[in-house]
Amino acid sequence: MNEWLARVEIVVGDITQLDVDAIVNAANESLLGGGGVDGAIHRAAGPGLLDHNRTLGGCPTGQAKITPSFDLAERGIRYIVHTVGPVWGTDPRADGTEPLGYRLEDNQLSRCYQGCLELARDHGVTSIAFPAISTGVYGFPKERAAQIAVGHVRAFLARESTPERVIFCCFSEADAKVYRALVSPVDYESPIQIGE
Ligand code: AR6
Repeated sequence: MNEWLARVEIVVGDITQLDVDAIVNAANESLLGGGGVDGAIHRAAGPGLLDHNRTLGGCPTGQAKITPSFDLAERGIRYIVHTVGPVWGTDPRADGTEPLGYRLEDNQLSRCYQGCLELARDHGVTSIAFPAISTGVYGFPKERAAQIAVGHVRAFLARESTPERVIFCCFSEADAKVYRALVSPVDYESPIQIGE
């Protein structure tokens, strides 16, 4: 019942330093670099990544594109999966009371995780590390984003054997704590309380 837990890991650190097959980049629609994790990945991958991405024609919010890892190949990383998370606050109909899953941004963030996992599966990626997409400059509430991230990864791993391993790469211990609360056997082994 909790087999997925054995395939998930939470780490604190710089995503470009991890020993994984693929890393996910929280990019913008241009795919031409920026700050945050995007800046760190472009610096580590070198100018070949920017040259390559100029040929891609950008990427719409909620979608993902896979590229080689350029200089990161020396560290054993084979692919970079670029995805464009939503900017929190762009749903024109939202008033702030929407439960999880009912905002445009929830849907777009879900599609980011789904798209990255599908690309990873289709390229035979064995292990993939995700940053906390949209929770920096793009302002998505951290806990809500983590619920979407963990929920999607869990559902995907339940039906797919590739990737074998998914790493949530947090940039601070505080962020990791949010993920740990969700990636816990206790949470999912508790009986569901109906009527509360
Ligand atoms: N390794 C892992 N996580 C990191 C790293 C790193 N090296 N650096 C930052 N984070 P953000 P967004 C965390 O702002 O909100 C860029 O300019 C960070 O603490 O990088 O999706 C793009 O070009 C946070 O938890 O991405 C876009 O314009 C998470 O990564 C825009 O920012 C995401 O923060 C995208 O904004």
